[in-house]
Amino acid sequence: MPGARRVIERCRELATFTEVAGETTRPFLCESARAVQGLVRQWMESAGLEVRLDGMGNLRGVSARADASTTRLLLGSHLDTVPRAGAFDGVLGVVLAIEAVAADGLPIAVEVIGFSEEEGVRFRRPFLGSLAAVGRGAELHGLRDAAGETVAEALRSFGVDAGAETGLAPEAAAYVEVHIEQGPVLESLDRPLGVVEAIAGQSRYTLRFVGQSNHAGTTPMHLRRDALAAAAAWLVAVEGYARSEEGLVATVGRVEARPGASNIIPGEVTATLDVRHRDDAVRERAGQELLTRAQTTAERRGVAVEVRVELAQAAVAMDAELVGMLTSAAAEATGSTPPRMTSGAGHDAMIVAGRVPSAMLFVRSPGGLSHHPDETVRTEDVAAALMTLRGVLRMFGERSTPERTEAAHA
Ligand code: HGY
Ligand code: MN
Ligand code: MN
Repeated sequence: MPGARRVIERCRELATFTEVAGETTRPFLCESARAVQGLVRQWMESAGLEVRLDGMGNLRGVSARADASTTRLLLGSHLDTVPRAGAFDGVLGVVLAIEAVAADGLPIAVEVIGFSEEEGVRFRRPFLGSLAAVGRGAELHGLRDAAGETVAEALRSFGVDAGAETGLAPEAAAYVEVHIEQGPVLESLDRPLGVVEAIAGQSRYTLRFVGQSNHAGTTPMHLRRDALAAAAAWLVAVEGYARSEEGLVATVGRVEARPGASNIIPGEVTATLDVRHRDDAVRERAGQELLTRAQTTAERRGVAVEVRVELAQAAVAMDAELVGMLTSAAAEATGSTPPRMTSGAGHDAMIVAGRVPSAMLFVRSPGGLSHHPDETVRTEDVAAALMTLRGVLRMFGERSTPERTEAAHA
């Protein structure tokens, strides 16, 4: 399994490029992202791909065969990370795709895309790279990060030519993304690979609880407007509500209390809310209910709540035919039919699917761990994923897809 070992070594090498020493933290267009782009560019070029940076900072590696006459298979995932990330979320899909296409005699034209931003950490809006690739970049340029810098300014200072072609080639026929499962299902089934049928929708909000800072020693309890007490009571309600609804997950991932001194009653709290479910109606209802509970919990303490909707992303079904191809290729590679799964994590595939038929292959996450430094993969599972992806390339090479290309762009 030399290819699989090289993929894992490369992912671990990319994990050393970070904004914070001792962990892997690599948000959109940060300096360590530049170093990662340099290395991935080298690997793409030695795999025979022609490489360029598009107008949203996505790294685009196109095979020599790709031209308007041939259908093109898109492969890839994202290169940015969450704070204190593991070494495989996103990058595995890019590095493994490069390894798969590096083999001689590509049966079909391919384009490997290293999306510049999927996690939504810096600008609070996820999928910036893939949204731009499907033609929605213009709506993103005005987004501001915590320092007040816009996406457009960040692209400029990073040296990205914002005018560089970013859309998908008209001959793009399909998109296949390999990604770690980031959950416990494949390990519980003792299976190396899974095929994603659908990706759960997700809603993301930022809430601002506004009370009254005051002296911690002189302000009686009944005269307080404690923003953190209100947010904390709400947080417990979020957990209780999510536990009561099958398949619903709701997370308050960040809470910041200000002014933040031990002898001052917190007058202001910023909190995030992430709500997900495979059924959009359940997710939307849950989001509304949890925002209502924030208001009532706060009102009881004389605290006001402001809400900003950061994302309302509907659930997305993967392309049935591609799911079938991935299932057969994985069955051939592993000797058993892979389970079909719904992804609780969001992925670029849910954005690209709006433009071309898309599907995903999941690789087992030992310990079910992700968005954590101990995130890992098994070499034999990566080898199986590599064999599966090469099988999909072969299948595409054996069939012509012109009729589907028109259909895909209808
Ligand atoms: O948060 C997610 O769903 C993914 O890791 N971007
Ligand atoms: Mn992630
Ligand atoms: Mn990811």
